[in-house]
Amino acid sequence: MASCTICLPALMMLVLDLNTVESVWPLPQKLAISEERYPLSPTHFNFYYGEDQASIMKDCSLLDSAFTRYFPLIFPDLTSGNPPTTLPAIVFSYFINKTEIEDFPSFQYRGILLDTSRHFLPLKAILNTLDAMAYSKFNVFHWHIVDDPSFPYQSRTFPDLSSKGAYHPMSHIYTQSDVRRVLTHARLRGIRVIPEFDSPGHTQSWGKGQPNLLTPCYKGSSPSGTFGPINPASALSYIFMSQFLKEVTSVFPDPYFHLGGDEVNFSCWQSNPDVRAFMQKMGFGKDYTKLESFYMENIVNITSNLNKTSIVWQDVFDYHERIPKDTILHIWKGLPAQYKAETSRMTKAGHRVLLGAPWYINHIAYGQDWRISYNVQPLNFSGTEEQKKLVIGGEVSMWGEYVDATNLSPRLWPRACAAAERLWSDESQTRSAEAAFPRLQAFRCSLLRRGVRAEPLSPGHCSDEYR
Ligand code: CP6
Repeated sequence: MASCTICLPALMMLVLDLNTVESVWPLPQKLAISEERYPLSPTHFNFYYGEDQASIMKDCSLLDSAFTRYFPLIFPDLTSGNPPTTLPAIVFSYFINKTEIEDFPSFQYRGILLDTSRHFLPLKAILNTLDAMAYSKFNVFHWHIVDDPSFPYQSRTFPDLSSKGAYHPMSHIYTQSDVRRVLTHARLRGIRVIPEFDSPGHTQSWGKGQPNLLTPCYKGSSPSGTFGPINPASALSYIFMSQFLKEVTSVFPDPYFHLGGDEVNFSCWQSNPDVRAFMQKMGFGKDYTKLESFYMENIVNITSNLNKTSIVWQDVFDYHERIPKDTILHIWKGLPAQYKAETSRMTKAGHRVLLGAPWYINHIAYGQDWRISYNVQPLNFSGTEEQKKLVIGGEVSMWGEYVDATNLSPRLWPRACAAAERLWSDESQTRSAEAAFPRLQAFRCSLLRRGVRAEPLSPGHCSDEYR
């Protein structure tokens, strides 16, 4: 081998392809790579079901399709269709070190949020993101599908929501068949899809196709022509939400459903005489957080009657500590000191918590900002062991104000990988970003080879980028 690597640098590079110690990411819980090195013949290579996995795992179509996908990833040059013609046939000699891996995730929820309202993301961009997610073991796609600017979800029950509320009624929508493609693509990669239909705020686009849903804002004694959050004082709102949630909870099969509930602006509610009268009738005084709680409580109940467990943004807990105990709270606000205190309070109240605040990676900083994400310690808050068990994981958010299909991939990758390792790997083995750096660089090169447009981490090059 040694003489070959000297005369044929490209050959060495192929050997390195399988020298996975360099690029394995996230770090497995137990990884033992021996010095023993063996040639690996693609024609004799096979995946096998483990002996101990019993009969339920045999003929699992999900694993079988994964085996088919992974073969060309393991032997890229064999299957790319254009082997390097200047090299002798020996380039197909792959080598692998004898390696033992035992693995499992530290946190069960490892999510990525994509926002398809601020900018429409073509189906292809979503499917490519799911591919890349699987490579670093993310297992939840949080689909923030609609918001103020546009409503791209094509509803069966309320088609006007997208025909009037999407950026374009035909090209910038997700049809039922698009949604099914996302669900299938995700399922085959071990990824759950949790949709978010955020309300009562962030719903401007809903108003275009659903009259009498949003609160008419008033200027003095007459309507100003603008609209606020969903009208919590009108029975029609709850009738609509029941019908709409009935549809979407059946379209998305995951048992969890994200209801939003963040950033509700009270000024429009305050201006509206009907809302003020309702406040009076309900005995809420001037406290609009009570009105917001009333709305969310109804929506959470509707959702639980549809046999789904709700996830809500932290605002709902901040205003209303009595929400059902099985509701998962999603922390998005604040500096470390604040989100740690919040995690303590929420888990003390018995809620499961999802950590989003430290991983807003749509925010970019000059330099290696992945290190900030890497150094997060999800369990470093004051609380009992029982409380710590309630932190189910975390989520990387890619809000879409400044992101569309042109920059989604390089902004996500490899930066999101830092959170992937934090959520998967054993904390005591992955404390040092410095130690992780060369491995992440190598993993980024693997992502490039697999067709993910991942941005560079520092000056340098991938060993195979000139081919
Ligand atoms: N959109 C929605 C957003 C945000 C939230 N909800 C958001 C606000 C501030 C920051 C990041 C995201 N763009 N619907 C809050 C969860 Cl810093």
